[in-house]
Amino acid sequence: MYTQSMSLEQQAQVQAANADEQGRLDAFQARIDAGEFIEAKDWMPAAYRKTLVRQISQHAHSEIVGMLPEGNWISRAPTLKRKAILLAKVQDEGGHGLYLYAAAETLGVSRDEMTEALLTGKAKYSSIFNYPTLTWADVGVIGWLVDGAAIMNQVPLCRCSFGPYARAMIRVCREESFHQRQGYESLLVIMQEGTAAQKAMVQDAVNRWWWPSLMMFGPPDSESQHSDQSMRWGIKRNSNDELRQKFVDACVDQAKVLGVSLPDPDLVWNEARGHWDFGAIDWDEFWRVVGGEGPCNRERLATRVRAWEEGAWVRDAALAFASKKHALKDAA
Ligand code: FAQ
Repeated sequence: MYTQSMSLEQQAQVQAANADEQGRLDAFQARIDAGEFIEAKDWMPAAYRKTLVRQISQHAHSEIVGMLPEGNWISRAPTLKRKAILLAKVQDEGGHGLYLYAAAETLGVSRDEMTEALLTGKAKYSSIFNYPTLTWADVGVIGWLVDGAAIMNQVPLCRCSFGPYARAMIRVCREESFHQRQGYESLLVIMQEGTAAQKAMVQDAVNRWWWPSLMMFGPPDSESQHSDQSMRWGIKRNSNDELRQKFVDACVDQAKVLGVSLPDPDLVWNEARGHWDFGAIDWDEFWRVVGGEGPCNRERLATRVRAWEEGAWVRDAALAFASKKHALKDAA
């Protein structure tokens, strides 16, 4: 054995180092259990850092790619008011991506590394943004269901143990809440004042977005590889299935008020559980979309790559301006 070739003194040093490491891990976990925030400069286990970089960068990419499905409708919004609201919403999503990239950068990963991971297809982003927006009603339904699911998942992240992520999420959630309401309100107007064809357009959009929205919460708890450790570290506060159930419970009444049906024949109130039971989710479809084979994966990635390439002159100009400013300052 390796230790047999060590001197007694060396063995004692290894044991002391292991005890030291265990002490640090215990102290770290004790801080989390006491509800303290971990800040960027604090000591943290490498695996905690890695998990956060993974989750926060995926979240940032989702916000950036998430601008595309609705961005598709900015030039075709039915009124000036709806166009102004949609422009502001899509811009907000871009802003969320930027806060989140900044939060991930505090963990030592660079913005360039994260961008490269997205553009080369190495990084994940939310499955939901790989579905097409076929009609104007899709914009309202994204606000209602997709932003609604995002809020359900993200409000607990305001209490995430990593301070920079938790603080970014407070602002993100306030804005997502406005997004959800504007979507719901736009659907209400169509359902109360629209023609039969317009109402049918809303129902069709609900039928297409319902199941993908439930998939946003991630795989079932039994298959979620990161949930247990992330919950021990206070990164996630609720499991994927818990949040999915809360979302279904909230949507049933909202759908009734809107006058739409949810496309699930197995949706029934379960008195014993105090929750709505719902039908089986098509997890094969979920994994196909996550694996790059959804209806719009290639188009979304190609659009981001094109935007990056076409934006090269802006980055070059900004860098040239910054170096000119530094040179002038140095010369003064
Ligand atoms: N899509 O072990 P778990 C928004 C992956 S923002 C794609 O359960 P975890 C705003 C997961 O990464 C929406 N991949 O993972 C908006 C992992 O793979 P990995 C995004 C998914 O991290 C609205 C593997 O499966 N929100 O909507 C998905 O504990 C409207 C195993 O899964 C966030 O990112 C999925 N749906 O839990 C913008 C919130 N689900 O990394 C525009 C923060 C799972 O090992 C318009 N993130 N995977 O390769 C989270 O809360 C968590 O990361 C979960 C997944 C809950 C998404």
